[in-house]
Amino acid sequence: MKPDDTQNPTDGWTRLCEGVLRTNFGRIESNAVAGAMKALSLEEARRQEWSRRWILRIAALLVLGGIISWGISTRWQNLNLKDEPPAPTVTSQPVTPAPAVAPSGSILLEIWRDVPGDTIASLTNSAKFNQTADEVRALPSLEIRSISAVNLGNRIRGWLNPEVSGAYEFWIASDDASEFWLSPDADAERRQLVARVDGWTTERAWDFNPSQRSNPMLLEAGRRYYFEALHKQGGAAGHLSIAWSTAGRPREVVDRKYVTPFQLDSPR
Ligand SMILES: [Ca+2]
Repeated sequence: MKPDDTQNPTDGWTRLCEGVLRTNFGRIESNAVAGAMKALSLEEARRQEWSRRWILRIAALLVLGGIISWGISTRWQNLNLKDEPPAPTVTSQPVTPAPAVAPSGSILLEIWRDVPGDTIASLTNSAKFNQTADEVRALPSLEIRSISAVNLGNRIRGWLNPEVSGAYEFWIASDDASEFWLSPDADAERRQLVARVDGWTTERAWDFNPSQRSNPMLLEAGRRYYFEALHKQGGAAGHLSIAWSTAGRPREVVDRKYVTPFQLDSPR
């Protein structure tokens, strides 16, 4: 049962004191609560700061790990690229198919000097003939005109490219001796002696001796035929000419436009 304040005057003082005390206690309690709240807030702030720092550290580690991984990957790719052959260069130029027959050009003349004699045998039996020629020249046709030097041996090699198909005849004229060899195809090993000069002739004197004229030989346009001319100049005047003709075409010295020139590194 609650005491009645009006019945006991001391009870008011007591209640006042109790109120003050209660109030102080309330303040004290309030301050304690506030302190506790403040402590809790600091603790929470510390926890949040701690969390924030760790999040930043983890994020930094992830970024660093990504950078390192990217660097290693790039380095590996570069190492692999170094081992690979370079990429082919792509151009926009049109592709031209390789010609079936090499283009005609200057005719190769090989010259051996200081080889005495005026017969072909004096050249082919010479030790020098198995060696590299002393000199090479380019001819515009199968012809050497007005040689003033002495003791020379000459050889002309190449492939004939007939413009039209038909039976061809060949003539040879020279001072001194000469031989003209022709293959039924591009193989040098199948060449045959088809015309020759045993002594000498004047320039382009085609009909001085029957041996200067070949039998008719069937040649096809678009095919190549190996030929070889040998010539020996002893003394005095010197020259060499080789002509051909086919049906409907006059006899003429063979022009370089019908010749695929022999290259010194070509297979025989
Ligand atoms: Ca001569």
